[in-house]
Amino acid sequence: MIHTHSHSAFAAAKKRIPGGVNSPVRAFRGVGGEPFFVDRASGSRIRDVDGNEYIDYVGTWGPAILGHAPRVVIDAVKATAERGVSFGIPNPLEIEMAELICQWVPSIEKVRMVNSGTEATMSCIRLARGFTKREKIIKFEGCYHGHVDSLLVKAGSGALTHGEPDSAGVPAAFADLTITLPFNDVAALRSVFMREGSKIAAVILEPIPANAGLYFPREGFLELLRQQCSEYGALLIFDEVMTGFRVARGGVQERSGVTPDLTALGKVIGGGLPVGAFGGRADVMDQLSPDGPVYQAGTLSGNPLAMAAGLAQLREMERVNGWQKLEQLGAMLEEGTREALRKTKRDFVFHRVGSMFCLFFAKGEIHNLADAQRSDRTAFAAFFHRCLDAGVYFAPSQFETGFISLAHSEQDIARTAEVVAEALG
Ligand code: HOZ
Repeated sequence: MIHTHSHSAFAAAKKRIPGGVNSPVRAFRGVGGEPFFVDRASGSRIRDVDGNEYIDYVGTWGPAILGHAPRVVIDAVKATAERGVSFGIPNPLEIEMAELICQWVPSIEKVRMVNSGTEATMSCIRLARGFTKREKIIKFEGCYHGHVDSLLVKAGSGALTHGEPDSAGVPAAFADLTITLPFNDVAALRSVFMREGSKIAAVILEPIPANAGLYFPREGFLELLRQQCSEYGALLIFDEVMTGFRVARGGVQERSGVTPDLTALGKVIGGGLPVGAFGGRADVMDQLSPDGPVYQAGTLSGNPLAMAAGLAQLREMERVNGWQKLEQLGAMLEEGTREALRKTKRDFVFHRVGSMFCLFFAKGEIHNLADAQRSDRTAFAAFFHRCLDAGVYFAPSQFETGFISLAHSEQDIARTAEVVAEALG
C-alpha cells in the first residue's frame, strides 16, 4: 500500500501538534510506523488520504456501533443543526436523553451530561468524595478511566502502551490518595478494606476491563465489590464508557445484575460526537450543584447536536435489536479467529464479549494486567502491520479492544478471518 499523502500529513502534523496527534494512542507507537490519515469513513470501511481502504475494527475507539456515518445519525445532526448548534441553556433533547439513560441503565436514577468519558469519571470521583466526605479511592491496575489526575496511576490504554502508566505531572499528594489493586484479587481487596475501609470514598473499575486488552471479572468478584462497598460505606463506581450500551442495552450492570452507585458513560451514547455522562443514585446525584455542594459544570454539556446524534444512534440500536445481531457477528469473528489459531498452531488467548474482542499474543489464562503483560508485543506489532497491509485495521496496540459494528457484513468478517490466518501464518 502507498502512504505518500499520510506520510506528508504526519510530517506537517508533527510540526504543530505534539507527536503529530491529538491523542497518544493514534500515534502507532505500540506497533511502530506511522498512522494513516483518514479521508472518509462509511459503514465498516475507513479510507485514508491515499485512497487505501480498510475494514475497521477500531470504530473511533468504540462509539461507531452502527458503523461509520450512519444515515440516522447524519440526518438527526443536520436537522438539529438547522435550529442552532449550541444554546448554553436547557433544551428538550437533554430530557429525552436523561429519560432514555434512566430507563435503560439499571442503577441510574438521575444523570448529568458531560463532554467526554474523562469528565464523567472525574466528576464521579469528586461526587463520591463530596458525598462520603472521604478522600481515598481504589482503582485497579490496567483499568483506564481517562486522563484524570488521581486515576492516571497504573493506568491502561495509551498510558500503558507508551510505558507511562503513572503520568508525569500528577502531584504525589493526589496519587497517594489512590490505592491500586490487581484486578480479580479478592484477598487484596478484602485486606485493603479491612485496613482502610473507613477512609475509602469509592472503588472505581471497568467492570469488564477493556484498556489492557480485554479480560473478565471472575465469578463473584463484582458481587464482592458491591458487598464490601456497602459494608464500609464506600461508593461503587462502574466505568462503562466502553461497555455501556454495547455489551447490552444496559451495559455490564444489566448482564451481571450487580448495581453500582454511580456509572460513567461515553462513546456509544454520543453517536460519534463528543459526549459523556455520569449518573446513579438520586441521593448521591442530588449532592451536585446547584442543589448540593459538589460543583460540576460545562458550557457544552447537553449540546443539542450531541444529544440528537446519541439519541438517533441508541434508538436505531433498539429498533433493530442491534445487540442480538452484534452477538452473532461477534460469534462469527470468534469462530474464524479460533480456526485461524488452530490452522497456524498458535495457542494464543482470544477473549470476546458481544462485539468487543482481543487477541492476546500470549498463552495461558488472562485475568489481570500482569497476565496481559505476558503478551509478545513484538509479534503483535508484526501481526498488526500484516493485517493493515491486507486491508484490516485493528487497534494499534496489544492493550486495546476491538469493536464490531452493525455495519460489518458476514463477508467482512469472513475476509477478516482469512487475513488473520495469513497474518498469523
Ligand atoms: N479509551 C480509548 C481507548 N482505550 C482511548 C482513546 C484515546 O485515548 O484516544
